[in-house]
Amino acid sequence: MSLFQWIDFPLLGDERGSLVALESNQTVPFDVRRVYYIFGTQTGVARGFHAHKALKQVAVCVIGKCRMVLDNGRVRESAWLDSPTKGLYITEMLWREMHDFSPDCVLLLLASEHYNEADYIRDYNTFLNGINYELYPSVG
Ligand code: T46
Repeated sequence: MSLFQWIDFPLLGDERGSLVALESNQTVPFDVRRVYYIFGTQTGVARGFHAHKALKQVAVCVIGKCRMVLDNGRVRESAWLDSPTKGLYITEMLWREMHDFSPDCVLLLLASEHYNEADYIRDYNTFLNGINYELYPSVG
């Protein structure tokens, strides 16, 4: 099974243009407690490089595009976020990196929790140890 879980948002368009509505526990599979967006990313800059212990998020590129890398410690996959009608559901304990931002990229994130630096795992080896501990708790 792919690490990339896509959500197709209903397009509520008419002759005036397009509209997408995002709602907790409906289009987005959790209670949304925080919304933030990433924009103005400089050419050649990559972001992320961390995992979250508990946070779940949905990422949607509302303008432009960027390439998301997800890694569960065993498999590493990459896909473009380039559509305002497609959300990427990112569950906990997935290493994520964002690369190749277009200059106009606006990446919107809907998050299941308030901001909490203690939920971040910013070291890849610590992330791998956490995955292994989840799989084999008696060994850790
Ligand atoms: C994620 C990816 C997709 C806050 O104060 N509040 C917030 O809600 C967020 C998200 C960040 N910050 C502060 C923490 C840092 O001083 O903003 C600064 C930049 O955050 P960070 O370096 O973590 O940004 P990214 O782009 O590497 O990662 C972000 C999210 O932090 C992360 O949860 O999954 O986007």
